[in-house]
Amino acid sequence: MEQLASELYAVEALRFGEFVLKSGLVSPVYVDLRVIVSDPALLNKVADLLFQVAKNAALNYDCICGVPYTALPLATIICSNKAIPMLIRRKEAKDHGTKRLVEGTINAGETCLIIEDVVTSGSSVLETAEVLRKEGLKRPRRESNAGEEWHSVALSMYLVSDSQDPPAAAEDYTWNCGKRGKISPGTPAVVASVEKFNQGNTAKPSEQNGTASVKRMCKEMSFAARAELPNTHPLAAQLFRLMEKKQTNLCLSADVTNSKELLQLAALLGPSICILKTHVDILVDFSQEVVRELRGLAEQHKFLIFEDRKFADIGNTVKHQYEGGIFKIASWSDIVNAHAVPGPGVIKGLKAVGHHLQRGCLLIAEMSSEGSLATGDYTKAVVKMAEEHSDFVLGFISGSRITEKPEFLHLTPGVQMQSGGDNLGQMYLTPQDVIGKRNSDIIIVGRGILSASSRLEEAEAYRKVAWETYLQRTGANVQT
Ligand code: S5P
Repeated sequence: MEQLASELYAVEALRFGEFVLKSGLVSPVYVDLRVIVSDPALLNKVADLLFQVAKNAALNYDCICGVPYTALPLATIICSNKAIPMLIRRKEAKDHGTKRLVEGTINAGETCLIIEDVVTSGSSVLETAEVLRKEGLKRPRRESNAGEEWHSVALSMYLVSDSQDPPAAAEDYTWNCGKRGKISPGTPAVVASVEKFNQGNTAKPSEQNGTASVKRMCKEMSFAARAELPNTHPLAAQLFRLMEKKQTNLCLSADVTNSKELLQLAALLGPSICILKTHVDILVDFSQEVVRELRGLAEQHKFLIFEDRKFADIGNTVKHQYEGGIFKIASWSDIVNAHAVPGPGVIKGLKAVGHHLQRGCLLIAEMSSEGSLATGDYTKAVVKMAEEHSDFVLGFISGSRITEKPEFLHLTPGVQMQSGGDNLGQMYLTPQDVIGKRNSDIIIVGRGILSASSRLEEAEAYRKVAWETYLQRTGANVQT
């Protein structure tokens, strides 16, 4: 191991210094295996080591999945040398043709070992595991305990670790860079910094429940990556993509009372927002013509429309409220929301109307108003209900991230540049708090923008701060 580490150091696949990882962590050590393709002997050694690690861990598996690019040659060498069938996981589905996410022959029910080159938060391993699971493949099993399901593993940690422990579950991986002083430059300062980093960022399954790492993974995932997840609702995927394209996670709450102003707002702020939220029942002059024009603006400026109707009745009633009446909400609003208080019937009623129109629904899991009863066990029950109806529920209205499932959206209202409140119980948080600390996805802003002298300038200020906070959170603007 020591010899291999020295060789990696010699070709700069292992470096010491100060490196900002995708997660935002600053690491004193950095592994970049891309360079080893130019050194066939070293490539073979690393491949062999990875194979041995799985063997030492007594993992049983039927096939191996390599993830382009860096891990792919390593997986290929192992599969070729050991005559193990291989699968390749595409990072993105092809836009045309077969749209396969995994290439190779998939035999559902078989176990598959994932080979990754470098793991920090484990998010890409988890993404791959999710794709494979969707294809019917299972995690490798350990010989010692045939009944135990073992997470798909990535093996890179063994390149920077002398640990003899079996690979941990992917969720539990963080950097483990112990004893690096052995390979050099070996100065006491380097050793100390690596050891310090190691102590702060190493997690063993026994010391940490998986959730904490998954939490990190979820908040670090880009909207673009979340769009590609197999369980992401098509409407949520469309929204994630347009957010990345327009660089906005701002939803405008267009709480105005006449149609002309609503349309003017949509035309003016359309380019700055990802969603325009309406309360059409406060318009004094609602007509179908207005929503027809609004749809035109939504298509022109690429935003979604969200009628904030807050359905809260039995399934049969909400079905009529959603489809008919004066408003015919389902015919023009991409997204609606509902209280979970009536039970799952409310979702079923809405879905009966909206599903075939490719609409989606947000469940109100928490509220921004003082004294709200939507807290604690109620919020947990809402999450469960969403999980059980994820073919129609896109996510939540909530004050913070309430589930680690990255396919679900979190939209947070009660946002202004300064925290505080109004005199009717509304409570405000700042965009930085909502996106950066509470790990929500989208800020919903009404009066913070509507009462500004320049609505456009103010909307742009909200867009920028929310987007930059998202970039910082995901580490998208730093070296990976
Ligand atoms: O808990 C909530 C849920 C919603 S949808 N708190 C809220 O304020 N909202 C809506 O967000 C509310 O109906 C209003 O349309 C908007 C907040 O407006 P603002 O002017 O206070 O930003």
